[in-house]
Amino acid sequence: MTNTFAPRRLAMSMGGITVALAMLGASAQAAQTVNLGHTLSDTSHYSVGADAFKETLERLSDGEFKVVEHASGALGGERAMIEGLQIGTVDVVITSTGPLGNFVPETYVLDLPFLFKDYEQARCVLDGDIGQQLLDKMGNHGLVGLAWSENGFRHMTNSKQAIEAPSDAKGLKVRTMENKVHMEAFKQMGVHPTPMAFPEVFTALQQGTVDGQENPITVIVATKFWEVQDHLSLTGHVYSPAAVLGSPVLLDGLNEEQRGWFQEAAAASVEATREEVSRLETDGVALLRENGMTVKTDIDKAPFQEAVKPAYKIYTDQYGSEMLDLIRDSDC
Ligand code: EAX
Repeated sequence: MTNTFAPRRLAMSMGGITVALAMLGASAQAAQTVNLGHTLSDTSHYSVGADAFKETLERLSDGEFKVVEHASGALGGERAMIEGLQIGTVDVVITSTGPLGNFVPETYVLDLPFLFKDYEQARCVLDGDIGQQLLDKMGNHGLVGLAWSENGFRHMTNSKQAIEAPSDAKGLKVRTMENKVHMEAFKQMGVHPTPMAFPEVFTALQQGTVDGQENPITVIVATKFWEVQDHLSLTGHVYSPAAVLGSPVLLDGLNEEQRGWFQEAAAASVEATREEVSRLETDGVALLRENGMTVKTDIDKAPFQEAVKPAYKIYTDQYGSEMLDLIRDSDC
């Protein structure tokens, strides 16, 4: 009896295995890998945002998309990653606007120093019509603008001396982003701007190739810049947005529902990132002091604002004042 039934049981269980394998094969084929890159460490506000993106996209798509996060510039600096989006070697990037104006000149307006007075105003402008217009422009330059996220207000650090007025910064060699609006503003301040991709900055500071750099508290914390910089001045000279960008090579091939999942994932990423930026605005300075940085918090911004003023004229001479006026006249 046993012998009679054994082959049948074996056949049945093998059938089950075949079905299971076939299902596994189908879902393995359907799961599409989404490579997401950014330049900051895996403890940074960008990683908090990347985690939220991954969790949301994988949940909404029920596993149809699988997000692989590449932090710490593993896929290159921000300029290289944006180029990667255009040709489809990277799928999603969280980037500052540092090199973005080289691709989408309309975004340069956001890089003007002292444009936004606080987080509330910046977030309001970027979440409204103006922000959407700028995201839409990315479509003309081989990119998909998914959402405006956040890096934070930028402050100056250096290894030479405490900066309280623009005259203290005069003659310093400061790494800037590869952004001509930022570079012009620093030139006006008497600083020698040295543009450089972010993954090279820590070593450049360590080796003394440059004296200083400027970044939000978020980035200074995530990169442990206290190891190579003694002085921080809360100059807040420019708000630094981040953009969540997608590759048209991937996104143009998706249906409306799938595209919607990417939008929702980007929105979740922004929310999580902004929360982390706000948290570090409150807790970050104490942490930097604990790690040995001297922090000047009570900076009079007026002389800095005055020093960088000519950068506005240089900008409007080249790009007009339409976007700038829109931002200035907005209800935010
Ligand atoms: O986007 O290059 C920079 O200084 C940026 O703030 C950094 O890569 C995060």
